[in-house]
Amino acid sequence: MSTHDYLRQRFFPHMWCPGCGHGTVLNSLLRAVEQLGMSKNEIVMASGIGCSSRISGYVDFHSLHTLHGRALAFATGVKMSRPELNVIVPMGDGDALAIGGNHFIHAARRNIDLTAIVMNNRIYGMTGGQYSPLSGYGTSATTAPYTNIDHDFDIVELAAAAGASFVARATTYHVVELEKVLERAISHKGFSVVEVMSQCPTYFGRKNKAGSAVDMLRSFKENTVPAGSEKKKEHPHLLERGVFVDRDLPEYRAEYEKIIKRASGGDSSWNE
Ligand SMILES: Cc1ncc(C[n+]2csc(CCOP(=O)(O)OP(=O)(O)O)c2C)c(N)n1
Ligand code: SF4
Repeated sequence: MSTHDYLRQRFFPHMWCPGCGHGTVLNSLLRAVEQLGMSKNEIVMASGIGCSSRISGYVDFHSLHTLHGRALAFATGVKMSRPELNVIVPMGDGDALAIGGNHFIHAARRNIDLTAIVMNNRIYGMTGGQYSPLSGYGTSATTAPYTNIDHDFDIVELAAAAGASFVARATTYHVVELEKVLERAISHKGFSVVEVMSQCPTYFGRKNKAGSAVDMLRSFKENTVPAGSEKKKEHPHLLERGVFVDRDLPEYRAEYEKIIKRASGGDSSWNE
């Protein structure tokens, strides 16, 4: 199986702007799936609405292109009814953490076996460049022409604090790292979160005078460091990449199986 076999080429050309980072995420994801030797039939991709969420249209997996902010709710339903399937949930930062923020923290708290890929371009791309909870203080957006005074939060820290058992950050510049991290996230049993810094040259880039897509990629290179590196100590403003959490916790669907067994009288060790 080559990466091309995982694509729905009939839906090409894709809708992303030239230089958009989301295509790079798709590329790394397909390479990760290929490396893991997975068949199309064992993967479900559930997405919401957004430029990032359009990824589900281009993959030849079982796919659900659902409602903005509700991808994790649909994905939870799929996992509960078909636990043998591998469920991947690509989301935008707005999709995952504004309208979908509640679903995000509770999916993490339950540690349900889903792979959440948060494509963080720090803006609402699809709807024309409104600021998101990840835009950050002092940035500009179509809805913040005099600058944004909302502070952002750290997706990695939020996911870890909420209970996710695998948490990582990558960028669209560091594509090999991204592929490896996605392989680990997909293989992990439990709620996996991968934040991917992804460039939106059309809105975030233009509104914030960040230059071309290449300039934005260069800034991912220059402003991030591997987790735990010495450079971070000297330059605390640098953003860390890598795997921050990888822990073994009871997985929700597996725990639910035990409840089914108890309720149906099949668990002799259970004392009602
Ligand atoms: C319930 C609902 N609210 C709002 C919208 C409009 N809407 C569609 S996509 C989107 C934001 C997209 O931003 P993000 O999730 O960050 O993804 P991106 O497009 O940047 O990849 C919004 C507000 C919608 N489709 N449904
Ligand atoms: S608007 Fe931004 S996020 Fe959407 S396709 Fe264009 S570059 Fe990508």
